[in-house]
Parts: sequence; C-alpha cells; structure tokens
Amino acid sequence: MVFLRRRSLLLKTLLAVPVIWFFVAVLYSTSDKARGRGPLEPAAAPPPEAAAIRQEQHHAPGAPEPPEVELQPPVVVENQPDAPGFPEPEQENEISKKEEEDAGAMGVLPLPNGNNKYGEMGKPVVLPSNMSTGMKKLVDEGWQKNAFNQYVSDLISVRRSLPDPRDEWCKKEGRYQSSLPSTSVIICFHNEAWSVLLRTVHSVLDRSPAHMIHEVLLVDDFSDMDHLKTRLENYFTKYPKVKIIRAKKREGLIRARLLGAARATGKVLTYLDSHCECTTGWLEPLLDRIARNSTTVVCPVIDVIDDTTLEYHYRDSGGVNVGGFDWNLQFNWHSVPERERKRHENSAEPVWSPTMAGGLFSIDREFFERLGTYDNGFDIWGGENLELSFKTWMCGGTLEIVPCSHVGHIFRKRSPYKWRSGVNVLKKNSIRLAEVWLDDYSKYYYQRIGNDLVRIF
Ligand SMILES: [Mn+2]
Repeated sequence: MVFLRRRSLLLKTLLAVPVIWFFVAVLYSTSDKARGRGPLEPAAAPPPEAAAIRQEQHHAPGAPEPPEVELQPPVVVENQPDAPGFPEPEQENEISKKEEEDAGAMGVLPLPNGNNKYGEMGKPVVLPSNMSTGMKKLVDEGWQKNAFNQYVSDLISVRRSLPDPRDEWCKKEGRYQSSLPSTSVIICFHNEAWSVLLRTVHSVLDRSPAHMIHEVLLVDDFSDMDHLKTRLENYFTKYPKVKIIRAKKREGLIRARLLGAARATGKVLTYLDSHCECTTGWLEPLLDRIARNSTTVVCPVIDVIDDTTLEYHYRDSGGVNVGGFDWNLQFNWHSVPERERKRHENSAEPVWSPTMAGGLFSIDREFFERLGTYDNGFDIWGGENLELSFKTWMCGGTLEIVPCSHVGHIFRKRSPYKWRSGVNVLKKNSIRLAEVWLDDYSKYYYQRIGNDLVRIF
C-alpha cells in the first residue's frame, strides 16, 4: 500500500510538472505580449506617408545629427506632357548676372513670371536630365537648404491650381452650418523657402471664404535668411490679414506656436506647417465640427506633396487613417478600426482619432486655453502632438480626422535645421508626457528606454 501510495504521489508529481510548466509558459508569453506589444500598436502596416512623418519625427532636434540623406538625383525622366520646355542650358544665360546674384543672396530664384504652367493642377515638375552645371548647382543648393527640391518649387506659381480631392458627400448642399466661426491661421516657420511659404499663405487666402479667415499669423522662429526679413514684410503689406510675428531668439516649434496663440484673436486657432497647400473646401468642414461642439479638435487629411517634383498626391476617403502611438511614444498611423467604421454611414464622415500627427489642426481658442495649451515645460519640438491628443481626450474633448478637409504637406526625409546638440529634447519631452498623462502605463515607455530617465523639470 505504502509503495502504491508512493507510486501515485510520484505519478501526481510527474503529471504536475508539465501542467505547472504549461501554466508558467502561458503566463510568461502573455506578460511578454503586454510588454512587447501594447494594445495600440499597429496591427497593419502604416501608409507610406506615415513612414514619412515618423522619419521627420525621428530626427529629433538635439539628438545626434541624423546621417545626411544622399541628395537625390534631381534628374529624372522624360518629357512632361503638359509642361512647356525647361530653360535649356543656353537659355539660362537669359537670367541676368544681376538676377542670379539677387537670387543667390535671397536664397531664391527670381519668381516665376506667372505665364508658366509648371505644376498646375498639382502635376509633377520633372527636371531635364541634361541640366547645365550652373542649374545643377542651384538644384543641389535648394536641396541642401531645405531638404526638398526648392528649385522646382520656385518654378511653380505661388498660386498654382490644385485638383479638388473631396468626396461628393462633402459637397452636398447644407452639409455644413451656414454660420461658421472665423479662425486665426497660425503658420510657424524657420528659414522656409520663399516660394513654399508664399504658396502656403496664398492657398489659405485663396481657398477659404474670406469671412472665415480672421487673420493669418506668420510666426518667424528667428530665421536668418534674407528673403524672410524686409522682403517678406513688403510682400504682405498688400494683405492686411497677414501679420508677421518675430521671435527674439530661436524658440523651437512649441514655443513659436504659443507665441502665435498668445497674439491670435480669432474664435478658432488653425495651425499649419509652412510647407503646405490647402485645397478647395478645406476649411469649412473643420470649422463646422468646432461650431457644433467647441471641445472637438479636428485635423484635415494630410496629403503628400512630393519632395522632388512637388506633385500633389491624394486619395479618396476610403484611404483615411487615424493616429495612434507606440510605447516609444512615437506617433503612428492606423487604419480606421471596424467599430469606428460601424458608427458611420459614409467614409467621408469625421472619424475619431486617438492622436494627431501634430502639424495641422484646428482647435477652439478657449478650449485650447482650458487645456492649458501646450505644456510649457516641453522644449523645442517633439511629443507635443501626443500631449495635446491625450489631454483632449482626458479632459472631455474629442479628436477627429475630417476626411472632407485636405491639406497637402511636403514630407522631408531629413530635417534641414541646425540645433544645439547634447540634450535629447524629444526624450525629455516624452518622459514629461509619460509622467503627467500615462499614470501606471508610463512603465512601458520607461522599459523601452532602459529606465534611463533624465531630468525633466
Ligand atoms: Mn512639416
């Protein structure tokens, strides 16, 4: 009997070992999942523009300089069906020595004469392969300064036409409230190319109902390029709604945006980057959401303006994505979740978005103030988009992507700006973000950075 009992004990033990092992294994694998892949991490591959945005974000100011991206060969293919001939090398001589010097000094080419058709309707401008050495030099310099093809941009009218990217649903009569609030449009820039900055502003003025534009505030974050000084002021004297605000030292994007907000008097604030193009009907659907509920923060669909050809790319509302983030506290894109799709009859209706990409959005000015605007302990750039997203949702607001509103943006593959090195600003901002808004979830971020916390106050 004793032997039998012992044998059954032995059997039980033998049986128990794999059972316990199984449970331990399951436990480990689930906790690994919790650590390794947060609930909000992408289930699907993000769209190409998402990669572009993240690339831009990775080059955090203060972080070690990213390796210079090879200048892309500005020379691409064949004849453009609609583009008239490019200046041949010999015609180039027609640009006088004086003009060339001016252009060099201004950092810009002479303005296009207005008769050309380069880039109209958002078409690509493709430079000829047999450029003269002089032209190639200008093209290379444009890339060097801006990380996009400034030469091509300078060939295109600052008031070029664009296709209307809206779905039919958006254009239905009575779609938007008849009386909409007016907005202050705030555009921060630092050493932006002349043609790109002007095109941004003209696209706002030309494609918005005049009474909805309260003012356009250009916040100069301490640029040193000549064309952004008196020349810019002179240019906009004809446009009384456009005001230029100058930072007295290099402030960085976040404080530059706050400078704009402090001066703005419109009911709504609309932030745009300085290398954008607004399309027909971009503003009404944004203001409509805020008119209906002032705690709604809205983002347009961000279309891609090609950095090489300045071609305007867009998709219909079926391709709309919403913003998320990973546990490195990096913004990323997700397809619209099924539960969110089910809330709508039409894919052009505004969709809830956990986060925003950050550069382009509208917010009720009072609601922005109620949220405490941006955390003023955030430095320079980075993480502020998640900060604003988190507190919008946590303080009773809603964040939406509005598929009827399309704004194009030049996505660069590197940042052309210089920053002091030594401090990892993005990391400091992200730790602050985690400490203030993530409660117990902050540990997932801290694990990702090896619990290497830096001073944040
Ligand atoms: Mn940008």
